[in-house]
Amino acid sequence: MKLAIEYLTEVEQKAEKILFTGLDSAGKSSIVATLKREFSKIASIAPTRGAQKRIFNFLGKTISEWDLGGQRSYRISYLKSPNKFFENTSVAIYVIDIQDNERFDEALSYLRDVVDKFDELAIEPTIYIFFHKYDPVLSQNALNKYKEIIMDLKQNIIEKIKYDDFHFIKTSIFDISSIIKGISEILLELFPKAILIEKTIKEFAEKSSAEGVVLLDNNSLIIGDFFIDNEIEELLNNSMPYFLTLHDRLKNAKSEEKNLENGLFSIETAGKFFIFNKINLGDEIEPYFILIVKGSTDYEEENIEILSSLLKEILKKD
Ligand SMILES: Nc1nc2c(ncn2[C@@H]2O[C@H](COP(=O)(O)OP(=O)(O)OP(=O)(O)O)[C@@H](O)[C@H]2O)c(=O)[nH]1
Ligand SMILES: [Mg+2]
Repeated sequence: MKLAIEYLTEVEQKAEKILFTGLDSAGKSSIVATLKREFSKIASIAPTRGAQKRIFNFLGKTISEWDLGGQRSYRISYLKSPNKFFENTSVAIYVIDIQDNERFDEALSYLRDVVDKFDELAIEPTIYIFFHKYDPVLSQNALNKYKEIIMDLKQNIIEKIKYDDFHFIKTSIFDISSIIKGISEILLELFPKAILIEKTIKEFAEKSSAEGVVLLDNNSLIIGDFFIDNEIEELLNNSMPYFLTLHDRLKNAKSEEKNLENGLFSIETAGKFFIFNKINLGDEIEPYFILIVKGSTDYEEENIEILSSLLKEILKKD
């Protein structure tokens, strides 16, 4: 079988490469679609043929995302030409369907093959194992069972596959924030600037007496966040996807209202005020979005402007 990728463009060569791999039907393309907020497409995703690539920008860097279709015939061809598919990987995300216990052995065996290819290519990307389909809609009993399964799998992987840089994350497309948070953390690891941004957000939160702040980029990835406690963290994580979807809708609707044009809206619920706003970062960088939760509605435009100029400074190319 002949697969499409024969050469890398210049842009791709310079990009940080994120590789999604694992068995067929593990959920890789659904995760990618969730990241793109293409929820309506998820139900009709077909098995991926060969390597599906996308290029996007994160914190001013180019990321190339590779979604490797996991059907057996494809896996065989990737392993035969590792330099075409695995070369240059910065981060590998290995997706395992935790609800498909009959294929755990096969999943671990292919993981070992992939690790062997990284060795062969003399690269050491960080490998994130996604224990996927850990659905919050499952009953408590089922979740407990899956927790045990995950613990066993983890132990098995650590014992049987020698690799220094494994990380483990539980994800589900029914918990959108598990995916956005997971991928954002992975990408932030690649950027030393992330620490500076985190600090800037904390200062912003304190100045504007916010209880929680999430800063997102135009791909709805989290650039940084701040929470006064776990309760606020959970509240914001759970509501973030809805704000993003709402924003998508409003963006496409023509509005005469100045506030909506600026991307600003606020909602009061459960005694908390949620404020969502666009942050303009000049002509060269796509705007970011900020979600703030606080105990009062007062909204300091001035602080947002300070934040915006600090971010511009941090994101300037060095
Ligand atoms: N219950 C549940 N099902 C999921 C989840 N994520 C994906 N699925 C389902 O799993 C099936 C396979 O998903 P895909 O995203 O096509 O899997 P893939 O890994 O891209 O498969 P290949 O392209 O063949 O390698 C689909 O029916 C999805 O709806 C999840 O978090 N929970
Ligand atoms: Mg796929």
